[in-house]
Amino acid sequence: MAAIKTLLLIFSCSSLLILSSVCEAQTAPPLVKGLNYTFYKTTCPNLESIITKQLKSAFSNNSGLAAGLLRLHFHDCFVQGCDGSVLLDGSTSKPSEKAALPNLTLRPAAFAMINTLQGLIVKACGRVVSCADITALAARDAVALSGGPNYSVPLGRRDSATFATNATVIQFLPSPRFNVTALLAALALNNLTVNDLVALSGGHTIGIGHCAAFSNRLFPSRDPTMDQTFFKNLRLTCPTNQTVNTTNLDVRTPNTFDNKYYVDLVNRQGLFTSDQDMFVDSRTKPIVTGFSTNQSLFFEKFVFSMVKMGMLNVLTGTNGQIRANCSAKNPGTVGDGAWSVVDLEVGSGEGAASY
Ligand code: HEM
Ligand SMILES: *[C@@H]1O[C@H](CO)[C@@H](O)[C@H](O)[C@H]1NC(C)=O
Ligand SMILES: *[C@@H]1O[C@H](CO)[C@@H](O)[C@H](O)[C@H]1NC(C)=O
Ligand SMILES: *[C@@H]1O[C@H](CO)[C@@H](O)[C@H](O)[C@H]1NC(C)=O
Ligand SMILES: *[C@@H]1O[C@H](CO)[C@@H](O)[C@H](O)[C@H]1NC(C)=O
Ligand SMILES: *[C@@H]1O[C@H](CO)[C@@H](O)[C@H](O)[C@H]1NC(C)=O
Ligand SMILES: *[C@@H]1O[C@H](CO)[C@@H](O)[C@H](O)[C@H]1NC(C)=O
Ligand SMILES: *[C@@H]1O[C@H](CO)[C@@H](O)[C@H](O)[C@H]1NC(C)=O
Ligand SMILES: *[C@@H]1O[C@H](CO)[C@@H](O)[C@H](O)[C@H]1NC(C)=O
Ligand SMILES: *[C@@H]1O[C@H](CO)[C@@H](O)[C@H](O)[C@H]1NC(C)=O
Ligand SMILES: *[C@@H]1O[C@H](CO)[C@@H](O)[C@H](O)[C@H]1NC(C)=O
Ligand SMILES: CC(=O)N[C@H]1CO[C@H](CO)[C@@H](O)[C@@H]1O
Repeated sequence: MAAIKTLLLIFSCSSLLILSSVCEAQTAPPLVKGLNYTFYKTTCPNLESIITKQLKSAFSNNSGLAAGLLRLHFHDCFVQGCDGSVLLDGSTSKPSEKAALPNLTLRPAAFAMINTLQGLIVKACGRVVSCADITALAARDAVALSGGPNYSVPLGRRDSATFATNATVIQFLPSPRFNVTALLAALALNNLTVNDLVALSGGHTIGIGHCAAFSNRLFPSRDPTMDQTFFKNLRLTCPTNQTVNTTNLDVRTPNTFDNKYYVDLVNRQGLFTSDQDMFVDSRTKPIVTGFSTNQSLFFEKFVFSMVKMGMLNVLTGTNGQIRANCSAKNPGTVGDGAWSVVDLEVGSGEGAASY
């Protein structure tokens, strides 16, 4: 009898194993030319474990850092592609992407962590890994270490020597005041779809927002699509439309990567217009409902769209560079960044012309 039980157990375990390996198999969009999953296998075999180890300890001290890193990768990819351009410091004559309005709320600790990670990676492997790849892997671990899915990241991105203009940043990064129609138009500039919009917005299951990003829903009066009690609480956090304060994006589980963000939307407790309108618009509402009742479904679609987002307009092969310092283009290369006056003149025309 005992023997039979053991046999059954082994059988069901192995069938479970087979099932789970099938279930966990990543449904991923087709790889962009030049990227693959084993890019640093020989040149930096410990790359991913270095990043995971460092972030695990950093997140235990600063729970908001995960959100900061996730958003950094999003901002990098949406503007001019995932090329590390968001990381570049500007100069007084040429303000960087960081200086453009939507970037003003990117966390300084997230930029600092990318530089810390790069330092550790250079120490272990030399200068072989791009800042754009470090940012993509940090975003992946931010999700995984906050309770979300882990997934494989295509690697081989290279870094740009230029950053986008203010106007480009504002064109490509959607505003939190956008409705679904405006969001879809913004995402279409990057060939992203309605499914990508709803899945990627699930990034708002962690992190915070400033009053200014949702004051349009509180003043002069309550946005009718907002729950009354939620509204009253937000008015305590943001008593006037000039208050500088923050609140959690996901009112239920603010530091956990889960599907509760969609449960918030179903209960009319989304923070931004861009969040809540997805439960108003008939094109997105059924997707929101689906994610709110099935976390595995959300995770699966989120991973798919993140990998897709992570391949936007990447530089590969011999294009771009591997920066020695994630905050600055390499000395002597043409582009913008804080290094030389001659380069700055070349770069200021280039930024405007190419994008
Ligand atoms: C779809 C259009 C999107 C809009 C309009 C939007 C807008 C915003 C705004 C206004 C904030 C708050 C900034 C502040 O006030 O401090 C924010 C925060 C955040 N966003 Fe988005 N976002 C969008 C998409 C995304 C995507 C695709 C991701 C990642 C997958 C993402 C991840 C985050 C995270 C993690 C935070 C919290 C950052 C922190 O706590 O430091 N967002 N977003
Ligand atoms: C990944 O790309 C690198 C660089 O192009 C190449 O050396 C390596 O063979 C590729 N790996 C696979 C599995 O295609
Ligand atoms: C995610 O999986 C990769 C292997 O694919 C691993 O290197 C990494 O450490 C994992 N991240 C977390 C947070 O477990
Ligand atoms: C923990 O975070 C605080 C500020 O958030 C920082 O001053 C301190 O250095 C951090 N400690 C470690 C061990 O990272
Ligand atoms: C870019 O935007 C920032 C903040 O809005 C502003 O301080 C800066 O002057 C702008 N730069 C340009 C070139 O318009
Ligand atoms: C969405 O926003 C656009 C631009 O602000 C506006 O013209 C349009 O009427 C809005 N659509 C809906 C359905 O509210
Ligand atoms: C979007 O797709 C079009 C057509 O395939 C392509 O020309 C364009 O470069 C793509 N844009 C981005 C940002 O990937
Ligand atoms: C900021 O929000 C907190 C928490 O909601 C609240 O207690 C505090 O009064 C707010 N600060 C201001 C200046 O309104
Ligand atoms: C804040 O409210 C005042 C009075 O209602 C209005 O004049 C002003 O434009 C608002 N400011 C912002 C930034 O919305
Ligand atoms: C939830 O989504 C997963 C992944 O797509 C699917 O396999 C599963 O059947 C769904 N569960 C329910 C209850 O619909
Ligand atoms: C990296 O570049 C930034 C911007 O130019 C500079 O402020 C910083 O000191 C540099 N870091 C190192 C370690 O050289
Ligand atoms: C919060 C934050 O990171 N703000 C940055 C925005 O960009 C300027 C200019 O690069 C930086 O000085 C700020 O630190």
